[in-house]
Amino acid sequence: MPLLIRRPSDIRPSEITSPEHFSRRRELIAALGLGLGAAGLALPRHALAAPAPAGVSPPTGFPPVARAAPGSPWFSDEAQTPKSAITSYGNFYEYGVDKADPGKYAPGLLKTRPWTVAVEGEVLKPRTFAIDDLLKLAPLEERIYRLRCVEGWSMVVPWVGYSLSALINKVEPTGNAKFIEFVTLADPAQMPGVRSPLLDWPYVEGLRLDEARHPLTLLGLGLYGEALPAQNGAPVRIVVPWKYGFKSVKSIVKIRFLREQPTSTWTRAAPSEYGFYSNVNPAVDHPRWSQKTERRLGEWRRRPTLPFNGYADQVASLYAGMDLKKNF
Ligand SMILES: Nc1nc2c(c(=O)[nH]1)N[C@H]1C(S)=C(S)[C@@H](COP(=O)(O)O)O[C@H]1N2
Ligand SMILES: [Mo]
Repeated sequence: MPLLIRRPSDIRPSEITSPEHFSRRRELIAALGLGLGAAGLALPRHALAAPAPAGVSPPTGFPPVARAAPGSPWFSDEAQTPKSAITSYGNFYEYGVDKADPGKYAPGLLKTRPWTVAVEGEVLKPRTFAIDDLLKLAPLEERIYRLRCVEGWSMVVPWVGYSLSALINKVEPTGNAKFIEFVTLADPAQMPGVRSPLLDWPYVEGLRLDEARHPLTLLGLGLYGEALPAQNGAPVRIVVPWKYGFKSVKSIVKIRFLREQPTSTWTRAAPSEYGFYSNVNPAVDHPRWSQKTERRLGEWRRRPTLPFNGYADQVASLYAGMDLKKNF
C-alpha cells in the first residue's frame, strides 16, 4: 500500500540527517546512478535495474522455525505489517536514502553466500562463523517485535532468529568486555551507497554488553518464516526492539567485544541528535521533531509511542539509576 505508506507527514531524509550531511545527498544520488541523465551513472545501468541473478538470492533449505504461540514471550497479537510493506519501505543507506531504494536495489546486488561473521576483541574464543553455522547455532524462533524508527514510523515484524546471547556464550567474553560493536559490510560493488560520503562507512552500531545479552536482543536471520530478504539486512542482522530502528544493524560481517563504548555511525554523523543508548522514549524529543507519537505502516492515524517501545517491563531495569534524558 505505497500510497498509504508514503505520507507527507513522514520525516524526510532532509530532516533525519543534519543539514550538512543532507547536502551530501546529491553526491549519494550521483553515486547510485540515479541522477539526471545517463552520463552521471556510476554503475552499469543493468546493475541497478536487474532482477536478482541466480545464486544471489537466499538458498533453499532454510531451517524449521518454532512459531511464536500465545503464551510465549515472543508472541504478540498485534496486527503484523504485511511482508510486502516490510520489504518495500525501509532504511538501508548503503542502497540509497529513499524508503523504496533498499527494496529496489539490494535484492539484485547483495551476495549473501558465501558470508562470514568475524567475532573478535575481548573474547577467549575468537571465531569466524560461516552463515550456515549461524543458522545452526541455536534453534530458530519466530519473534514478533515492534520496530520503531527514530523518524516516527513503525511496524510489527515476525522476525526469525535466536537471542544474540547464544552466540556471545560461544565466544566467551573476557572480564574486560563491556561493550559490543556490530559492523555492516561495506562493499561498493554490492552497495553503491557506500561510494557516497553521506555516512562514515562501514555502518557500525554498539550496545552495552548487558544489553546485548538481554534475551530480547535478536540475531536476526529471517522474516515471515523465511531467510531475510536482502533489503532487510540479509543474511544476518541485529534486532534490538526497545531501541530506535537505527540500532538494529543490517548485513553484519563483524562483531567486536570492547572495553570502551564505541561511537556509532549516527552518533558520529550528528552527536547532538543520536545518542549511544537511543532507547525509544516519548519523553525525549528529537531536537527537530516530537517522539510522542508514531505512524504504523498501513495506518493513517498516529498512535502514542510507548517507553522502551512497549518493552519497559523487560528492559527498564537495565537503566536503573540512569538519567535517560542525559543518556538519550
Ligand atoms: N547497515 C545499515 N543498517 C541499518 C540501516 C542502514 O541504513 N544501514 N538503517 C537502520 C534504520 S534507520 C532502520 S529504521 C532499520 C530498518 O530496518 P528494516 O528496513 O528491516 O525495517 O534498519 C537499521 N539498520
Ligand atoms: Mo530508522
